[in-house]
Amino acid sequence: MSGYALGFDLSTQSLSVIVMDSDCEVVLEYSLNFDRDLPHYQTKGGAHAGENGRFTSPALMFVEALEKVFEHLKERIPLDQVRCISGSAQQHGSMYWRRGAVELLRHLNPEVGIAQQLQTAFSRQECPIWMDASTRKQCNYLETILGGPEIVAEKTGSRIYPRYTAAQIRKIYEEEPQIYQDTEHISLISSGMASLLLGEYAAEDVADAAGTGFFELQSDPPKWWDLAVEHTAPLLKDKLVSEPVYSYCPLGKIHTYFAERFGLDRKHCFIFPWSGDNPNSAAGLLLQAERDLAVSLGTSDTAFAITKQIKPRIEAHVYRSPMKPLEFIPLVCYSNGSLTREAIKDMDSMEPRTWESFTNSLLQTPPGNNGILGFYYRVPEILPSAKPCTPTFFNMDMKLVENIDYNTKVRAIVESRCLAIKIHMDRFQVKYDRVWATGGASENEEILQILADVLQAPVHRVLYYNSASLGAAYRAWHGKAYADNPSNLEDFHDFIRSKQQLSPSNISKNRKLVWQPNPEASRVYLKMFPIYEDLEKSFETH
Ligand code: ADP
Ligand code: XUL
Repeated sequence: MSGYALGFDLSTQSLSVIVMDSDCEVVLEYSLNFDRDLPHYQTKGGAHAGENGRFTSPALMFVEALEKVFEHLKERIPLDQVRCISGSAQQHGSMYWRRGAVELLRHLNPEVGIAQQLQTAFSRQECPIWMDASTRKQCNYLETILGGPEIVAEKTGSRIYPRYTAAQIRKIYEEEPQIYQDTEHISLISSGMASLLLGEYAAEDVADAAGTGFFELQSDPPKWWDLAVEHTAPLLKDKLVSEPVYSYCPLGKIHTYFAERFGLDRKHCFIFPWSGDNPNSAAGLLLQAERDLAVSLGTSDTAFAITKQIKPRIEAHVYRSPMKPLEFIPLVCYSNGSLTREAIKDMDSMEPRTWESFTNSLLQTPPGNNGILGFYYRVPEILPSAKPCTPTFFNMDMKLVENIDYNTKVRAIVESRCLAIKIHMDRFQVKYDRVWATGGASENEEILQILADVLQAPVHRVLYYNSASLGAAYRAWHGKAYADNPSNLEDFHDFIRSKQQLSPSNISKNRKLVWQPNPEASRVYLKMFPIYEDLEKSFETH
């Protein structure tokens, strides 16, 4: 094989892309930031905050971002050499296509910008996104009618959380019935982006389908859970693709719009299903079952692993792996990730502070923070399910403490998140002996040391912290090999390792540095786990 793969990542704050050659080496990276580069959508951190925990992003902003990225790439790489494209998107979010939109999509005119032509394509201009916490009522309704949270978790891998697509669709059906009626198709943000590239409504891949609340987690071949689809909203089945597909299945070739406007090769460029950012990160990090734990410190913080067998739990999530048909991803997710750390960094200051000053605070405080723990939920938190609160600090006697200094506050927020990850992941009884740190905040070495000490395992920092787009490009090449020879589905890890000519002793090309746990610090944290756990319970709202 020769040519290039494109791996996209549409995250909360940006659309990034990597260009990967046929040896699976990255040759170019580019990132477009929504707030900075598309200011006319007036987003903050890529989103619009509404009332009662509503968070949305404009569908047209995603469309325009895709076009802008192609404009950038066109000047830098021979796009006619691109052989396969896949992508990642923030999970759970949904796009609402108006009646007749598929015709608009099919007949795009390459002489005119895509966002201009799709202005009327969406029945709802704003896509509910993963940060949304406004659907508690719909979650309760769906869980009750489907037999209770345990049954829903058993069947789908998770109870229905407010950000889950099922609850979002139900809310729109209940509160905006006309919009629901005017909608001919609902995609996840991932499959919506693939649809743009394809010129047809694209199927969901198994991994992202598992974040809807109406997918049968263990189904093979993949299928929606019809009972949940029926209860989510009337006639929903007609508004979805028939069933999700495995992540390596070719969806078709690139839309003539992109071929003619940007010079892609219509005959030779395959589109593969887009997936969720966390499942794609698992692929980008080449996570191995019962061996690796990934910690992604992006807009959301997540921790996840790969397992062959799984027992879902009601306080966390299980998705499907996009790498191997019947492997699973147990995952915990925190909505107060990087933007909350940023707010702590800039606290009580007229000007934003640098990350160096944040890091200095970590350096000037000891492991264990002299017994001070911190909780700060700037936006509604997922785990624990908690309402927003101002920064709140406690000592080891579980007493509220006030008037503590800036450095102590910084360490308290970082340590508390690391403690949470350890406690919550241990509940899954997932085995791991190494940790992979990824996402924007993995730039911060002091955070990685704390993570190593709390998790009591070496933490590896990766070369490309955008592992979601890396995983999308790996998946595109893996899918392309399958499309070329459908009688032979190669093992995902073996395929990438052979492309990169990795020797058995080299665990990854994408490893930069390792932080080893310090046993003395780990001992300090052991004492803090039960206290953190009890304090966390006091923030839980249901
Ligand atoms: P997304 O989840 O939207 O893809 P990224 O993984 O790109 O987000 O992470 C972006 C975030 O990384 C920024 O919002 C910023 O808060 C955080 N970040 C960047 N550098 C540092 C640093 N040195 N220390 C801590 N956080 C950082
Ligand atoms: C995972 C989740 C978030 C988003 C962020 O369940 O909601 O990590 O995928 O992009």
